[in-house]
Amino acid sequence: MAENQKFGKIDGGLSAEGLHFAIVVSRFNSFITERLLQASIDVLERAGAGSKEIDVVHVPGSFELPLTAKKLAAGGKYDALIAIGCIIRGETAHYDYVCSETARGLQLAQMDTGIPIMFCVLTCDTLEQAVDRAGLKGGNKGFEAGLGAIEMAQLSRKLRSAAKPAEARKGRRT
Ligand code: INI
Repeated sequence: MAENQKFGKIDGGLSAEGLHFAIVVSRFNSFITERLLQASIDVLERAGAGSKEIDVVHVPGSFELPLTAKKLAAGGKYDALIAIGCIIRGETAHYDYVCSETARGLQLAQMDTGIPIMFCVLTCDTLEQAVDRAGLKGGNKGFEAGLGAIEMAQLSRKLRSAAKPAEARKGRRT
């Protein structure tokens, strides 16, 4: 047996059929975030998710993403979430607070609920950098987040099943 065949291999596929997603989107810098949103929806639908399986929730700014994401994730309806925002550096330290609290809050939300939350929050020095990541030179980060959401949703389902004892997986009582 080859060395890499010794262990069970568990990874998430890229079919979104039968999976439920929520996308939380910041209205701040909506010129960018709406482009990220369209790319996320595009990849989820092309991978087989029905439009009824994708809910979109708007919030004022990136700082509001974590609380809303946590409420959605805790509801038990969704297999994965995507949090979309765009934070552009200004003249003051506001940028640093919004960036760090948004990242920290989203990580806490996924750790607390066990539901994967994709971090699709651009943190840029300039508007040009943001535009590049929303469909220009740097591709579209919304598309990447959509793919990540599908993979993590599938992986989470498989891990839940793989972590059960063999008898339980067969549906038998002991
Ligand atoms: N929110 C953003 O999503 N991006 C920004 O660039 C930004 N800037 O620069 O201030 C921003 N601020 C608003 C913040 O997210 C909250 O909505 C606001 O502070 C109210 O809580």
